[in-house]
Amino acid sequence: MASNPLVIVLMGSKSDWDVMRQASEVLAKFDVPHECRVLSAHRTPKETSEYVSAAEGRGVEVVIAAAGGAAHLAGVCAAHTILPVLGVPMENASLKGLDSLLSTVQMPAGIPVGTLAIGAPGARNAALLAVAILGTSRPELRQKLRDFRAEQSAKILKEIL
Ligand code: RP5
Repeated sequence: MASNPLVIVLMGSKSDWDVMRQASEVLAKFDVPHECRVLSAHRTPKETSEYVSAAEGRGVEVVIAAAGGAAHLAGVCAAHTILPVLGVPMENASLKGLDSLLSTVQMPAGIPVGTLAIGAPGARNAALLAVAILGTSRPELRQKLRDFRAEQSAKILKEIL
């Protein structure tokens, strides 16, 4: 955990961590200081609003928020900060995450949440998008993203069936 995080990764429950650790792993790969926390929009509403409201003042530049079911965490975060908020809908047993996707993505106009895919792909892409956002003012991060894309392409091109 970084003492001066640029990205915070929030999740509504510890049960989301198995998936959201992948966002943390991607951020670590890019050497992006970040902080991961469990905070719930409905179970800890006061602490969530206080934590997110203070984020900008701590130097945070991107918020990643993951939740499942009636997933309002990302929207609540967005209501408390002008930092970009990236929402990751969590998969679940009952509706496979379709409920999480719709409740995260369908923000009414005025308070945006950039919503990623359901589950692990969304977790990884939220981190990559956070790196891209930070990269707009950090050439070294843009270069790392270019290197990552090149490695990814090279890996695909080497596949032998
Ligand atoms: C949401 O409810 C969490 O984000 C989690 O995805 C889901 C289930 O939480 P638990 O009942 O496992 O704590 O708030």
